[in-house]
Amino acid sequence: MTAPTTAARAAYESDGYYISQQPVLPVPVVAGAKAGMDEVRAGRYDTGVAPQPSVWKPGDDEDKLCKIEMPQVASRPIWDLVSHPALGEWAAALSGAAWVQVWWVQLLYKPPVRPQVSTNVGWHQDRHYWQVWEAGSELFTAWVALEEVGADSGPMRFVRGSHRWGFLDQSDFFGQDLDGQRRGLPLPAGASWSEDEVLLPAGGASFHHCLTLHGSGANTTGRARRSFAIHLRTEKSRPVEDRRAGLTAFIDNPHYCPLIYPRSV
Ligand SMILES: O=C(O)CCC(=O)C(=O)O
Repeated sequence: MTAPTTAARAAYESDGYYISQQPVLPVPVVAGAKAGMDEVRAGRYDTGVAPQPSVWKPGDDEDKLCKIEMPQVASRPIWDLVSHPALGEWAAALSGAAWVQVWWVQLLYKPPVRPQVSTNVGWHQDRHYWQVWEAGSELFTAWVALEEVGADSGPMRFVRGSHRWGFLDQSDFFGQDLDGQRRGLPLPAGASWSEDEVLLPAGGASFHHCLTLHGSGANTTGRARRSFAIHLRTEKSRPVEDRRAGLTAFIDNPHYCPLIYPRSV
């Protein structure tokens, strides 16, 4: 596994994302979390605790995009991945933060494309969905691949430098027509659109700023694309009016929201 470098931090700051070419997490941790994902998708929770209410529920259509909220509370091997110190090291190195906490997690399972079923993720800025945080809060995401993500897996696509375009107030995670959506985005004058595909090895991770535009297309590989979106915050973040509700409901609970840098003991 590689260590974060100052060049990685410079790339993160200038592009609004960083894509690790090398695995960030050890093979056994990734393999455990992959099995854990399949358990949680089947509705089996080794901790006895269910995830938070989610759009996709066990028993739902296997061909649909599956997004399950807070799976780390339902599965010990998923917890081990989400709270792994290597993620904390990377997140702290890229952001320069004094501390980093996981505040929300999403299990993402993109099945192979089928006729009549589309599993694209529309262009969006995560900040659009995170109004529970004060303006200017330092929020970003580690997206961890549980298997290799190639160009035909429906990889995420980041728009380079879009974190400097401000809050666009026009996001649609479930939008399917990425080209049409893109045409309607209110980009600032002079903005130039350049996309990067997030191609990763198993155990690889990308990190993106909460204003970075991203989406993803069809998975044509014939096998599922499994990942976790691990949403992170630093000491430069605060819930609106310091409220604990909705997406901030669990931030004081270390059994839901681990501090990953420095490590809690
Ligand atoms: O998995 C995808 O294609 C999109 C994930 C995403 O939007 C995110 O991690 O913020």
